[in-house]
Amino acid sequence: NTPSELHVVLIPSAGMGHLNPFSRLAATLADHCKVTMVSNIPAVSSAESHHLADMFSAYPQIDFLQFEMPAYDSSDYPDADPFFLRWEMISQSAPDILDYVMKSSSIPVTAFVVDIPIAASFIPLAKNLGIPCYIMFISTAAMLSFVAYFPTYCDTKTTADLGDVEMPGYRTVPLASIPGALHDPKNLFTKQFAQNGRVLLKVDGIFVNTFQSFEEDSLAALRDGRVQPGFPPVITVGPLMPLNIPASGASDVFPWLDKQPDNSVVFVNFGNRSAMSREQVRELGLGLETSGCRFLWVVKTKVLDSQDVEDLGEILEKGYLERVKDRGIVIKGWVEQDKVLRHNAVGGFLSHSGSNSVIEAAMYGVRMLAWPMIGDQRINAVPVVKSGLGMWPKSWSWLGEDKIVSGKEIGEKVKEMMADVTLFAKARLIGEEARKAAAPGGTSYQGLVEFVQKLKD
Ligand code: BUP
Repeated sequence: NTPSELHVVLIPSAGMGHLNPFSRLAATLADHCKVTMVSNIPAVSSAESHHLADMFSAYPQIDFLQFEMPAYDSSDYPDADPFFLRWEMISQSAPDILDYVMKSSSIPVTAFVVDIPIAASFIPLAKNLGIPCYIMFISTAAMLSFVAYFPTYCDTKTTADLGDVEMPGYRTVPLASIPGALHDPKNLFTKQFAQNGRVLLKVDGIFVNTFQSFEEDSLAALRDGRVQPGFPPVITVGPLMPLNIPASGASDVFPWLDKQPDNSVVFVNFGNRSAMSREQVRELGLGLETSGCRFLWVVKTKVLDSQDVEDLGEILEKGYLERVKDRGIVIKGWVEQDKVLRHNAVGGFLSHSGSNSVIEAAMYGVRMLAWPMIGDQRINAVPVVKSGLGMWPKSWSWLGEDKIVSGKEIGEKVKEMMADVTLFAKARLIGEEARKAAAPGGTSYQGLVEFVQKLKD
């Protein structure tokens, strides 16, 4: 194969946490070969629709295939998270997606790169056609090891209930850190999770948006077979570089950031899918106020952005915005997180530790205060602490738990993080390592070069 004949097709599922790393990988690979990205329409969130539209026009070198989602009867799961539902729909549509890609491709497909929610349904079909299949694992290597080991845990556990998951020779994931949905055997997510974990062993390689020095221990356990014997190659590709697309979202935050002293602002954002209760939002507000620090806070109270229509004035305590206006800025909706994190004024990140947020903080060397909310986030918080990038108060509750973290406690921790010079220096060092890994000659850069080389051979 010559580079011009290589054709890699990427199939993300849903959620900005999935779409962002897939888009970044697509843009990076497009320097080396022909790339097609499949998108499932209509998108679940407005953020995804905007992102896709911006990407279509900014990256003409990438082919975009739009696959229209069929109607889906969700009556068996009336309360399901809309993203879990979409993952299930995509998974059920795998034969049609494959058929559609094969019919629409003007040049043969050299390899597929798919998202974990559709792995079990898509990969065996594509492999039957003799096409190599890779996974772009959108979370940390720590989470990858959990997904990879979970089927073994299920096969060997002696009680119906879920317990701590002990991965011999590597690490124990305590029950409290296991994604909430997995605690319920009937949850849609649980059904998908173990099936997708099993298929990992059958793929040709797994890309992870992390870098060698950040997750040395998990990467070693995956690669030397401690997690699963015969595990496929794990290719670190992080930190993946942000897209070059026009500015979007709240723009007034940047002139404000420009006026703040270097490293003085705490950026507070909990990702696209973590909707906080109003009571917790108010305590968080109090915490930021009493911390005495400058802050930029993105407030979110609904899982779906299109439903997050309530006014800030209604969500926050009366008079709050007026009280904090000299040193805090509060917004709703989308802000370019990547641009905020790389701004000189930002010196700390209070985050849900979504995997992309973690890797973005690492890339810009911004120290973190991790407050995991759902899903893989407690597992992601482990490398945050282990690497020295940030701190994680483990007793802080997750969404759905009947416990509110008080403003006083939040304020003290924010203050502690912002005063911690060791953490600051370590985070800066991690940022240097991250950028080195992604630059020519670095471990992550090399991972992609080797992938393309393998396709050529
Ligand atoms: Br919110 C938000 N701006 O305002 P995670 C997010 N992002 O750029 P999540 C913005 O979305 P899942 C905003 O930079 C990151 O790349 C952010 O991914 C970007 O968390 C991405 O951090 C968010 O993995 O994703 O949204 O909870 O749960 O789907 O993995």
